[in-house]
Amino acid sequence: MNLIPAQPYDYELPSDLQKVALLIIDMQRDFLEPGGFGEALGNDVSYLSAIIPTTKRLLKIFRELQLPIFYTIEGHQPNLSDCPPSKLHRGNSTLKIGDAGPMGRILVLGEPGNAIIPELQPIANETVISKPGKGAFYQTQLESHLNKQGITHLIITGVTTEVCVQTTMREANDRGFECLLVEDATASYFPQFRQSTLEMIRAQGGIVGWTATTANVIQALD
Ligand code: C5J
Repeated sequence: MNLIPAQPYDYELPSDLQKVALLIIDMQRDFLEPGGFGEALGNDVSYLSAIIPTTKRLLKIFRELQLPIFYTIEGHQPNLSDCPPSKLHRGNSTLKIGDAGPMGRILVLGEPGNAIIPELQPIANETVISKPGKGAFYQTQLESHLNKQGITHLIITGVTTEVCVQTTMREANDRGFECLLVEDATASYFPQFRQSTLEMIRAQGGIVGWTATTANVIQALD
């Protein structure tokens, strides 16, 4: 039995590792790069870029073992037809979804800022899911991809911990996936929100799932 030392207790990997997928959430230039939308809103993007090395290490081992890898991008069609008015108008920022930002139109698919950062560029046979919401299961093909490939276990990384990552993990948990969030491969502009999310996920015997470090995940897979 292959176990990842985790909280609140060890996470059991299936004997067939092809059932385990790496899910990298919203590592987009506009959220992570200096000069992007996230920084334009006054956020310190270094909190987010700090997880690039750990995410790269996880990507490397999943690629070496030829295990399934999925990425998500939060973005909308250029005509914003998939963006509900509530999302479009929320907030008091001068820059809204669809407006021209420092790296193209904000949260619009295909714009430079909407791309995954160069350090984590997907390669052949890796699946990129674009999503209009915070959760990766809402109005996407993610669930059918996972089911078709027989995936039962998700190793989850990305940004931001308390928004798209947590929403996705809760959606996945409700659908029966065994989810582990990698503690040092997820980040928020608000470090205290990241910490609270980790704690609430693994509370009550792992009510949403497990958390573990990158090193422990890699050691168990190696
Ligand atoms: C993500 C957001 N990816 N915070 N989006 O968390 O709007």
